Amino acid sequence: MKCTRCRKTAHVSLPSHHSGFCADCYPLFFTKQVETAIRREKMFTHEDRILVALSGGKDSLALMLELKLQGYDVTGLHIDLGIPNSSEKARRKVEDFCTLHGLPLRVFEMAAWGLPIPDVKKYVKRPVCAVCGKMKRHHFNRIAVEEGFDVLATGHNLDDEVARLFANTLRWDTAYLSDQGPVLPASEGFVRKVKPLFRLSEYETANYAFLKGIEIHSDPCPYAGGASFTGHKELWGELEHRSPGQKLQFYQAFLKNGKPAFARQEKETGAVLAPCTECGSPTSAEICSVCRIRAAVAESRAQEG
Ligand code: Q46
Ligand code: ZN
Repeated sequence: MKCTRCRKTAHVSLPSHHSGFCADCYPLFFTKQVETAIRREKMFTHEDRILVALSGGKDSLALMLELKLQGYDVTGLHIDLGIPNSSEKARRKVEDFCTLHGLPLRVFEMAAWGLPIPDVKKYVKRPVCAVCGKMKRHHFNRIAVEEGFDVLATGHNLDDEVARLFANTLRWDTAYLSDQGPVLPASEGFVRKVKPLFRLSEYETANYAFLKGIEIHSDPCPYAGGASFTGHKELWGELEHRSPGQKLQFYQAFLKNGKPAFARQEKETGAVLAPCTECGSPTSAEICSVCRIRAAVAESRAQEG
């Protein structure tokens, strides 16, 4: 196959776009997809201060590099989860990446905050990933708000988004369906959240990371018990194989036709939020659930002596 742009031998074949690209032209395709996402969804401008959540995986590092190359004002935020034999490696990849590219980075340590994820696993009677995900979202938002960033960007790709949308649809979870999308607008206590890679598949992002020579943290988390949505991603892989382009079509049609209907329905049922008395994050209770989990774990630890 020949490169759609320069007619040299193509290295990356993209049936969903009826095209293929050589190693030199492929990053231009990637850049265009990210530019389109930012422009069409009005995600941010060159005046905005953007906080980028960095896990050390291919998606977040590819996003950070691409936004920097497009001239945006980006700062990385890494959360060190405190998981032995895993978190140090992820953190080092993020730190090395930011040093190499001269990018500002904040690191937040769960252990220093009093709740390393191994303690969640030990003391909290809920699936560790559900609590870990909640903690990460909480601190990403809190830090973005406290430090005055205009927007929080995450590396969610098209496969992540479609798998989540599919799971929400299977449950007809109207609250989640009304919220899902590449942009979640700011509201009192919540920073605007954006997903500039939503038009690009996992395969497309992996190719970009590889061709740009990004060193990624690819070891699975030791607590990941069968990553969520894996089955849904496989099903969608099969559909996409039979009918290239289906994933993006499904997602875009949801944004245009499905989401507005769910949003109207949910508007009437919104809870009243006030700042958590411990950490200031918006909550419908006096103390937010994240602070309550931290206090409960501290108590269990103390009882253990
Ligand atoms: S880090 Fe945390 Fe993940 Fe590990 S404990 Fe689960 S949620 S798997 S992305
Ligand atoms: Zn709180």
